[in-house]
Amino acid sequence: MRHDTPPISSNQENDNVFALFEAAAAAHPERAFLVVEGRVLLTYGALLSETARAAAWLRSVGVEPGERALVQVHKSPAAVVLYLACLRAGVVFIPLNTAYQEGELAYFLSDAEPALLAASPGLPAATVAFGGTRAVIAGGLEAAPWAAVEEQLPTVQSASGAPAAILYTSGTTGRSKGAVLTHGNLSSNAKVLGQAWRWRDDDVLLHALPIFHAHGLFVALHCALLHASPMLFHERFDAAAVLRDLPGATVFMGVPTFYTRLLAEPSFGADLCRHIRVFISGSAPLLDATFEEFKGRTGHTILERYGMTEALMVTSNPYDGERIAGSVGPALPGVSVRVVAEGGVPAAAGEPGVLEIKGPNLFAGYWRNPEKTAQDHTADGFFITGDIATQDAAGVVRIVGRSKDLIISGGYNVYPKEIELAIDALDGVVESAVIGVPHPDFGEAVVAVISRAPGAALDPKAITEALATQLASFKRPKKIVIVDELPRNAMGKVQKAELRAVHKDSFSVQSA
Ligand code: MCA
Ligand code: AMP
Repeated sequence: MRHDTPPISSNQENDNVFALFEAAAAAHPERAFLVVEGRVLLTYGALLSETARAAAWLRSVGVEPGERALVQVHKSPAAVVLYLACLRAGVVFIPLNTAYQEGELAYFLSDAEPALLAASPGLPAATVAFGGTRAVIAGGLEAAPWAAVEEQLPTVQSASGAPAAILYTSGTTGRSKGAVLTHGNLSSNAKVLGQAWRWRDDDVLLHALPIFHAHGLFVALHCALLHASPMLFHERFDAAAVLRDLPGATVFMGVPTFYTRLLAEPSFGADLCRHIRVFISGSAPLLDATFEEFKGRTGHTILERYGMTEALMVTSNPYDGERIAGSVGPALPGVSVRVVAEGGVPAAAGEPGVLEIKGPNLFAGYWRNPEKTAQDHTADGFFITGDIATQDAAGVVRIVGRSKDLIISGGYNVYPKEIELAIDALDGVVESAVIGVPHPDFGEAVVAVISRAPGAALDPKAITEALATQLASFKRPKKIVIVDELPRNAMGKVQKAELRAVHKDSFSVQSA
């Protein structure tokens, strides 16, 4: 028989981030947690018992605290439960983008050395070679591997500095590295955001973000869990479905592409947003034009914030004060930010420089990579973000560029070097330069400029096909240009700025 009363961790001092969620859920067991198309799939009470049983299952298949679970699963109620069960069991959760191909996965497997690989049927993780325990997460809770488990595992005791999750990101350069986020990082950021965004007891979150990145997994999910708020749960962003659920929500979070896609819907307007308290945007720059058009159509001023995988949320426009288009607001309480100009000196107000950050939100380092961890921190413990910013006298930050070679497309990061290496390995290619150019839907789109070997006949379509088996779809170039030679400066360095200028109109609104 199943125990309906879940075991609550007895120690109030537990720094496991789940202990915070557990306290909120235990205070409101009758409240809806996951709501799909008007149906309550889990209450907060059921969430406690479901995650306790899933945690017991993790232990029963031999996954011990501190070991890692590598997870490539579609967004579903079972995926959310699996994440929370890992927290409860002290297992380090490592989510992967569902778009990753087998070759990309092989690297994560060897680097993370997981004890468990969780996969949705049909995704590369379901078939990639793996010697450990593999679990199939089909989506519905009835089919979850813990569906028949009766034992419930109480939340394990975790120190604030214990790893809770590892999120792969290419950081400022190069190959993907695992950013190790601790229970303390997750707790402090969730609490700060709840206060900064004035989370209310009657809030309802519309959740349409993927849950393999910090935005959907931590920022959105944790705000709801910390306050035992219902979540209108969408398995992916679909503008029509969002419009249907919007009148029942009070908070919406998205990347800028979500907002431009909502604005493209003729029926989207103030009436559908009548109960919304706040729209929050992040992960990529929100264009002033989107900010203004949104205000005109809905009467709502989008609240833009800034963050990154390694530091969770760093700055936020104010909930009560003026939200300024093109700015990401001042540092969140407890977080320090500074702008450093060339030569390592503090930038004057309004002067651009590299943004550096420090605080309880800052990750513990890159997984098994102390050299890169040291390289990306200053001697006094600030993390060097690779974002170029200005800060005014009032502390308001604007992100004005990037010193890292990074493209952000629809909120997903694409590292040009990774794409260039894949292209350069193809027959007939001398070298390639991958750049980001403006795109009306994705904000930036990936363009590859490729120089061919003398006499080689390169076909963009064949190149796209060759890349399809190696790279996730969002990383593949949306346009390929074949040239005889790439532009270089006197030092022989490829001039990406020149290429960006030449190709900046590749995706005008008309041609998109
Ligand atoms: C899908 N495609 C993309 C993208 N998404 N191409 C470029 N960039 C993308 N972001 C590809 C598809 O594979 C497909 O390719 C084609 O574009 C059309 O797909 P479509 O159906 O339009 O895409 P979709 O399924 O609607 O997805 C678009 C999306 C999605 C809803 C904007 O990308 C998304 O949910 N983005 C959110 C990302 C996010 O959560 N980032 C947070 C990172 P083909 O036709 O070739 O198959 S966390 C972070 O950045 C920090 C911490 C922070 O500050 O938040
Ligand atoms: P990720 O590595 O996926 O966590 O992406 C983090 C990067 O996204 C940051 O370093 C910024 O370059 C970018 N980013 C996040 N939020 C914003 C924002 N509001 N405005 C501009 N860039 C942003």
